[in-house]
Amino acid sequence: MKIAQIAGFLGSGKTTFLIEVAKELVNRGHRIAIVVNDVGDINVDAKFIESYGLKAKEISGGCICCQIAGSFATTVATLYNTFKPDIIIVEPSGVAIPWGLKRAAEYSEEEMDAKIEHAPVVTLVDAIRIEELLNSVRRLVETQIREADVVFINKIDAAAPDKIKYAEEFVRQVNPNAKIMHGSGRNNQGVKEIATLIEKDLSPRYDEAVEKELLRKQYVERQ
Ligand SMILES: Nc1nc2c(ncn2[C@@H]2O[C@H](COP(=O)(O)OP(=O)(O)OP(=O)(O)O)[C@@H](O)[C@H]2O)c(=O)[nH]1
Ligand SMILES: [Mg+2]
Repeated sequence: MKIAQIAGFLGSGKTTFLIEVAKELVNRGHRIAIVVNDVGDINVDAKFIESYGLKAKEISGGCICCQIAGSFATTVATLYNTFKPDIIIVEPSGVAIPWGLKRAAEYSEEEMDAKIEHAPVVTLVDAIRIEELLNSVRRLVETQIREADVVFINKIDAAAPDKIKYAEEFVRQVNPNAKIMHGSGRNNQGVKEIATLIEKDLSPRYDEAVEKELLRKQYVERQ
């Protein structure tokens, strides 16, 4: 069973984008479930998603990549045991770390008779707010970009061309290996391409040595 995470800081457009990707994958014949991690007070996203006829689970009370990794793993296993999706699309909280979420997803193997595979990690970057994000939460945004396989520069329907270019240059510098794409969840731009990557491609399993190396690059070399 594949886990596909759509990461990105708060408000980067994850829910909007993920619904479109899920609908596309359902149309292609996949059995899709969605897990949304809400850390705030207003937990309306899962209900919103179910209004589209998709199977959705909401987890609140902390971040599923660390604080409540155990309840995330149980939710994944329960979905497998009851609904048997072939892909679970996960919306981590806006502060989650992609590699932590991979590890948490793999914990679910203890509770079910299936192996976890990871779809490419997609991190959304809000092209409208890129500058203010880098001024306020730069480290976190960098980590989410560094640990992505695909960085999707989102909201290009409304962002000025110079902001899109700035976002792209920043992403290229932080993660030269990432595939960089542009689009808009609102206009369904880039959704089919991401659905195909989720369908066809794989990202490595959690490896503590790789995670340590990613963190070392970020926190030691750049001091
Ligand atoms: N212009 C534009 N706005 C968008 C797009 N996608 C989302 N938005 C807007 O951005 C805001 C946040 O969108 P969400 O989809 O809720 O983002 P999110 O990342 O799930 O937000 P959190 O779950 O709160 O972290 C909303 O006001 C959306 O209408 C887009 O492609 N273009
Ligand atoms: Mg959301």
